[in-house]
Amino acid sequence: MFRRVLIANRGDVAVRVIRTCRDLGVETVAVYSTADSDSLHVRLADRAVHVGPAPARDSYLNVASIVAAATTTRCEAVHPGWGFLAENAAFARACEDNGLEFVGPTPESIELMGDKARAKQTVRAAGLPLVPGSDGMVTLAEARAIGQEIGYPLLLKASAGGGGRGMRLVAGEEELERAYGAAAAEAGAAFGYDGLYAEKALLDARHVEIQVVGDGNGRVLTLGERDCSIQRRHQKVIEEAPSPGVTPEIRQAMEDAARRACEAIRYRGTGTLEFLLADGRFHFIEMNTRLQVEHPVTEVLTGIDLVKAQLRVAAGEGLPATGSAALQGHALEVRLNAEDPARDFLPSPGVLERFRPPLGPGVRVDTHAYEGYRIPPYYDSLLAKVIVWAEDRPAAVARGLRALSELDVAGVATTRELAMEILRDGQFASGSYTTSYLRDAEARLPSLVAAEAAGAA
Ligand code: MV4
Repeated sequence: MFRRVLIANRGDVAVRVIRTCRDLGVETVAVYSTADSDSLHVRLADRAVHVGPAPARDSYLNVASIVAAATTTRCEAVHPGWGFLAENAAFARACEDNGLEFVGPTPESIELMGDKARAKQTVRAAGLPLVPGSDGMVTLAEARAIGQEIGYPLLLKASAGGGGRGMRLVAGEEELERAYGAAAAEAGAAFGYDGLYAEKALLDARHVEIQVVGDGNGRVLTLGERDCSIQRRHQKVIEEAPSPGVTPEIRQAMEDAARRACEAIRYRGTGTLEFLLADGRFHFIEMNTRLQVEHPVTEVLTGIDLVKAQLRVAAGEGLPATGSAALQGHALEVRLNAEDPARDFLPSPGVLERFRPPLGPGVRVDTHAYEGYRIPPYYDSLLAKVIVWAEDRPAAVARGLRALSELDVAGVATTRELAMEILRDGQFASGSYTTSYLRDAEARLPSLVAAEAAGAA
């Protein structure tokens, strides 16, 4: 195992990674911006290096500064967390070039899967089913031909995108030209690359992702799925596993598909294959080559520490197991964001006057927050994740409500109420929801009614 690891991140993921390093006896070096000098990750690490001013591009995205922090403190490896540089092939390469193990996939895998159109061609060759659509990127004329062939609604997606950025829904051919221009412009501005591909829009599907870990030599462990259908503006609100829509047969077929894709590219590290599931059939949409925010859901169902698995694979010590991990019970994750539903979910930075996270059986809270912490305005608004585990789904939902009612937070607005409204909602309780759930539930969830009123104002 490594002796010393630099954590190239902040917030809950930096804290999460430091904790496993501690468990393993690995020394940690944190990096921080000027805005984060009072952050928990700085306190918990063995050492901390200031890497720049508050704006992320000058600190957490500053490759030269972070590599220098790692080499001058004589770290052996760099854990990128998620977001920031986690899926940046040039950063992974800069680590390698400076004798640092990148705790993640090879730069080639990051590049391949970061090009969403190329990723689809690659997994199709490995036998995975895709959503009907274009084979690679399309011009406007080619998109029009695809529309005539497979029909509307279509989705235009940015090949350099992912997570819904640079995506446009097109209801009919008359909207195509405008949508194409808007999606290309948005993609160009966000990613510096404006290539688009087209897919049939599956509007009543579940968004189900398979967790994998590969050792880089073709051995793969799959760890079941997470249902991430409940999203607001492409931000996940609640995740759960097992998915209420996945049978043991579908799970095995999805895990087999994910394994084939990872074997084909000799994938190293943790990864997630995203699928849309409709009418009992699943279709690959994209792969994320990082540890995900919602990974604790999988950890509590399998008993496997995914950060430990990442470090082991990066250190050449092999996978915790191969095949398909056994899953036990049911898990839910609620994201608590420092955002104000009454102001259309505007971020609400400020001082956390009170913060008492829930405790007790089956409850885990991943957070960098503490009472008195000043939430800076520069980064994302995720404040804490409340993960609950129970023997079955109804017990997990009840436990989620118990945990959220115990949570005592004051000083900043949060999304706690929205999460409780969803957990109390009959449609959510039935388990039969798709990616259109939050839009359809808007009229009956008070937090979303408030957001709607604020949005209109
Ligand atoms: C889709 C889709 C329907 N059809 N692709 C959104 C984020 C990105 N990772 C993939 N996403 C989707 N891709 C096709 N061809 C539906 C989603 C989607 C979604 C769309 C609207 C509102 C909420 C959503 C939640 C999850 C996935």
